[in-house]
Amino acid sequence: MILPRLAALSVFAWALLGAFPALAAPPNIVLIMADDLGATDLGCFGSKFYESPNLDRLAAQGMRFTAAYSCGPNCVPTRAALMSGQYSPRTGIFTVGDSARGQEQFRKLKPVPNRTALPSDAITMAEALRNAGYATAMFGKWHLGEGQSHPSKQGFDEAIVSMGRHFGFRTSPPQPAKEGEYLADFLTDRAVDFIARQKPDLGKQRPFFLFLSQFVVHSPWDAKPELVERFKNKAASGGHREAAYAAMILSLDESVGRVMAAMEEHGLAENTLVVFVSDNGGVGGYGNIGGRNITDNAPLRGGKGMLYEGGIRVPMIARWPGVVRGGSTCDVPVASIDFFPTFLEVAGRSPAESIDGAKLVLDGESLVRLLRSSGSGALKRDTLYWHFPCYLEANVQRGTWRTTPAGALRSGDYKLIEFFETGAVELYNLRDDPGETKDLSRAQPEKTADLTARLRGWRKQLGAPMPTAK
Ligand SMILES: [Ca+2]
Repeated sequence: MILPRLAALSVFAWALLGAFPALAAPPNIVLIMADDLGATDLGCFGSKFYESPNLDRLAAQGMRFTAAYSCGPNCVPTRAALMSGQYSPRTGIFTVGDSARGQEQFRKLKPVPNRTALPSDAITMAEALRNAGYATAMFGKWHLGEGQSHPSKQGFDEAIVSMGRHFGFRTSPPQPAKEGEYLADFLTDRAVDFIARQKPDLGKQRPFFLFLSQFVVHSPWDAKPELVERFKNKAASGGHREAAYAAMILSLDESVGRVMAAMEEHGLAENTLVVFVSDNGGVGGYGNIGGRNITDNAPLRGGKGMLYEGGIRVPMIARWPGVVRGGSTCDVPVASIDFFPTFLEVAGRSPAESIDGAKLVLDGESLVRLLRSSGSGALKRDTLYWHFPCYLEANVQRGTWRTTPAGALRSGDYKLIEFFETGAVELYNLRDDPGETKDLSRAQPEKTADLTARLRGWRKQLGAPMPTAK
């Protein structure tokens, strides 16, 4: 009898697809990045003042990462690590622009020169995904160079880079924009247009990778006036109190809502991994060292530009229907370098492969096993590293810094920070002390020596350049 046999075959085929998902159509990948959004700046990450209904829904449908880190305390090193899958000593991109910010008289060391563009021969995640058959597009802040380093030369089939302010922005290549248009809306329009062109009924079989890189909530803190009104009379909650900043978060949230609505409309929301993340910590937590505290990362210490948790801990959400359980939470430390190997695995490819004849060198680890296990799984890696051989000024008059040259690692519950000017180290147990208030380096000398040796060993292994005597 033919019919039962076909039915049996069909069941067998579906069982196979279930057991080996790589045989199914590879999922689309949508990466939405916020700029300078702090670890507690969303409703689903604890804010009682800011509003983020669409991101809260994304978290309810997916997984919240409570120990997600940016590989740098500011924009460019994080983006370089994200795109290349490599730590900063490999890319040579340690900070934004000049590594010697602030007045010379207050610097004890000569910082390491900084590279400001990702070289065209670096292999990006977009090149790897395009190599795997993906259509690729990026819209928004790039910050990794122009010319041969423009995203259109780094693996993206379509790329519109935005620069300047939230109102009156510029793009590369130049694009027409409406009078008074808000950049977050402009970029969302481009993303929604791209998604509409990926509709399955248009006969396109290729999966796609979309990188929507928003400039909100970075300074200047210019928001849409009608959204600012909403927060003007709202009661502050802790250090969350600025109406314009809250309105910018709402614009970011609306962008995510519109992207998800477009995915639903075109039947693409099911077989798609959506990841939302920020590129560094929030601008706040500086106390009185100078610089404006537009937000607050409490209970975390410090903010953008520091290797304390407030500078490098970021909100992160992953939604992947049928794989990630809705409303789940993952406490395993993850970082910017993990996105490349994660997306590679999602695309059914191996980190061992070559792209355009060059072998991939990836420092991160795929997060797919965490996504599949509803956050209960573990990674093989147990340590994350940071290397920031640069100066970032905060209050030049007083000679205070957001950071002097420093390195850090996180291993299990422990976090160690080494300050290169003095060789001083600080040790914290983040489980007991998430606010890094109690330096344990004297109380736990063996742990301190062990982790310091590991940090130095890692730098040696990667040939990490160090600041030198003046
Ligand atoms: Ca940033």
